[in-house]
Amino acid sequence: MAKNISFTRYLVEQQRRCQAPDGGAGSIPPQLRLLLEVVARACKGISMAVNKGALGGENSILGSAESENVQGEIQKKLDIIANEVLIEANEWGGHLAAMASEEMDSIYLVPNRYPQGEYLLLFDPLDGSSNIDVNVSIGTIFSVLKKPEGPPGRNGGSTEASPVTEADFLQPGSQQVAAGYCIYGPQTTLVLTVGDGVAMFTLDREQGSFVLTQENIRIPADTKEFSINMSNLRHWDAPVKRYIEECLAGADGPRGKDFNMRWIASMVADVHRLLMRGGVFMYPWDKREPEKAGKLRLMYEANPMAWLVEQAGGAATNGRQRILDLPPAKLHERVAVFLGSKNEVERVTAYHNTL
Ligand code: AHM
Ligand code: MG
Repeated sequence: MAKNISFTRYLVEQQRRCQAPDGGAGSIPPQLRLLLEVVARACKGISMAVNKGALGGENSILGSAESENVQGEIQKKLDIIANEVLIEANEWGGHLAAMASEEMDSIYLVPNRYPQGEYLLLFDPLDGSSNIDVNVSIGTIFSVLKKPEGPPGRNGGSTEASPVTEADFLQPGSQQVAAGYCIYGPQTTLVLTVGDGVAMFTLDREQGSFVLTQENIRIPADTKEFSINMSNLRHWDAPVKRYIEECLAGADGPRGKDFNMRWIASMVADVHRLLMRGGVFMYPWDKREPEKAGKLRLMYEANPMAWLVEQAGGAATNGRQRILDLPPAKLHERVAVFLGSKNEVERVTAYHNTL
């Protein structure tokens, strides 16, 4: 790997490698490149805010904003700041038609004063909110879709484009054209796929830019590490209990090996770990709120992470089906999540489909 490849240079060279200006796995047309560069710039801004923590007196980014999001969750100040940073960075560039966020009830249309592009951006601006105030890794997760074809619009077309609606966003994860996350931990690291493997970029604060630090990330098919909130054990369904009990039985049990457990309670951090060294991450359905399919959101948490994991050779299901095949019914839909090392995800999925 050549030294000091910036995020921009990676995107340009990736597009050249693909030789497919407007399609095909790994292709990065100019509008998409601009979009990804803007997202990376916004993540840099969020990283700076995260680093400030309690500094800034009354302007400290820590603590509650004393408001709720559409899902009834108390918003932290940083949830709102990160959401604003992403919107302000992305709305004017002409690459987007609309955005959707965990922190906004409905979709955000690019204002009329700006040109409209062909992409849709979805994000969880600040994942792992419960970890903000305790100085534990948090992150931003994003997913990019193409706006479904319609009449030409403000970019020079003769008729106005039909306005983007929530229905335009409701595409299965297999339709994503880019997905990734930025983790704000000991290092700030951006992880990206455009459908041609997974690449990782570390923020070089002296240069002020993301630098390519790993390509072709691969998740081993087997693992001895699982990641789940064990305090919910009594609420789980039989297949999840069976899988975890077998892991806990260790070398003397049916698995014949000892397992380790990690739970950071920031999906970005737990997924980052399994991309680096393997593992299986689970947030299953449970009986606490039986009407909800799971805790995590399909469109801006599960789909981007599922695609990254698949692109790294892993697997991702809701316990029964591949996450990327699920047709979303609404923007803030929730889903059960099992993802990571292929053989473990296939095992826990088989337990669901046979019990
Ligand atoms: P958030 O997007 O509001 O932060 O919620 C999602 C987070 C995930 O990052 C993490 O895996 C999970 O919630 C932790 O939940 P719990 O506290 O129930 O273990
Ligand atoms: Mg989240």
